[in-house]
Amino acid sequence: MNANHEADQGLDASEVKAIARVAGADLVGIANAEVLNEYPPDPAHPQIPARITREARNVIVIGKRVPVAGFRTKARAPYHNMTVMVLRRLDKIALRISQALERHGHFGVVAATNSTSWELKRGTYGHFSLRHLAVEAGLGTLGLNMNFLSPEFGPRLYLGAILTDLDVEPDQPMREQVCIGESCARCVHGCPTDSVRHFALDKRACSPEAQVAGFSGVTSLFSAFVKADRNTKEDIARSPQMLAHWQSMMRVAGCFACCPRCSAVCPVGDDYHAHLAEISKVIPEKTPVKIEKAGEFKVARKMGDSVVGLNEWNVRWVGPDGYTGEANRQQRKKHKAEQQRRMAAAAAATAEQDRRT
Ligand code: B12
Ligand code: SF4
Ligand code: SF4
Repeated sequence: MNANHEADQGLDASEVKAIARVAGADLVGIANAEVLNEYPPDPAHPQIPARITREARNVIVIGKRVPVAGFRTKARAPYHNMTVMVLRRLDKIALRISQALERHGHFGVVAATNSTSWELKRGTYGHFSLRHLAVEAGLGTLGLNMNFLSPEFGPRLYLGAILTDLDVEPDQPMREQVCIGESCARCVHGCPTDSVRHFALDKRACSPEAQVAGFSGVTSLFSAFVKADRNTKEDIARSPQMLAHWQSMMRVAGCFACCPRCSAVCPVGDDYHAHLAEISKVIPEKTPVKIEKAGEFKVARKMGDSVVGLNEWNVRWVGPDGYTGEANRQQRKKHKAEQQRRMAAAAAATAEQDRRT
């Protein structure tokens, strides 16, 4: 990098991760850029580091969880608001990591968390697929509904990434599937638009619910406007859709993260067990048709039928060894031990205070 910068002061992987955690990341992992260049999620539209810079050696992937409050209601606004705050925070964390890398003589290019690139499948893909990056960085695997699941927080987290020329030991992807899979299928049952496929997603069906004032909503509004007569133009200008568009420009309201359902009902993660299990027991959106669909997925998996989401290329990110439950069991144990340690520390602090008074 720039010769004016300090020489590399020997940052290793654990030090980079410590920087990310101090900056506020809940999860952090490192993916090797060479491997990412070799395994683009969709080879027809490669979302790879080499598109941005060939100098990148690694990608630091960070995750920030969304507070559970966002998932305790079916109203869109609370989940959306919390997500916007989390995304802003992710940007700040990524900037701090980039600045720290620079102090050590390296660059840190921060990837956009939610925008897409027109050159990549006509603006439907991001500069990177952050979910796939998170898998490559060893943080978890993709779920039945295509959400990225970590053993700690299930799908209830957002992701960011920083490309760097820092040459440190990368993490390895998990081989075990974190998602419980076809026998769970709670995301299939909870999806209001029935968009969940077999380790795939009907994006067209999901989009209007996930982003009510997204790009296609705005383009439909403006094409209707240009085709309309004078009176209809007036009506459109004062319509609820125009208000939604105005709010999306002012506060990104409705641009993304409007539907919490497939994330809220997913039983993976310590946050689910602590705060969501009770209120999510019954899924009101569950129908006999959805139950049947999930049953068909189960049979297809058992029979080894050809499933695109699980083909030789895609299974890398789902977890090639399938579901054993071990990763989730280990996480539950770790979480319980940490809770006990905290309770013991709090009890010791209270006892010490009592002794002094
Ligand atoms: C575009 C986009 C969307 C689109 C499309 C979603 C999608 N699955 O791609 C829409 C608007 C629908 C959407 C919705 C949501 N999104 Co979004 N979205 C993105 C964005 C900006 C780009 C995604 C991308 O580049 N995908 C790339 C392609 C390659 O991925 P893919 O299509 O899943 O690829 C696989 C499959 O398509 C399959 N496949 C390939 N070919 C074929 C062919 C067939 C026939 C089949 C069946 C399958 C198949 O294999 C591919 C490789 O494994 C990212 C940010 C980012 N830069 O990553 C956020 C991102 C993925 N979204 C995110 C979130 C949280 C959501 C929502 C939960 C928001 C909400 N509640 O409203 C929903 C969840 C919907 C869901 N179940 O996936 C988070 C994910 C966090 C997480 N824990 O997973 C991200 C990473 C944003 C962030 N910064 O954290 N999103
Ligand atoms: S975000 Fe909502 S509409 Fe989209 S897949 Fe998840 S539950 Fe279904
Ligand atoms: S709800 Fe169940 S099937 Fe869906 S992603 Fe979560 S663990 Fe997997």
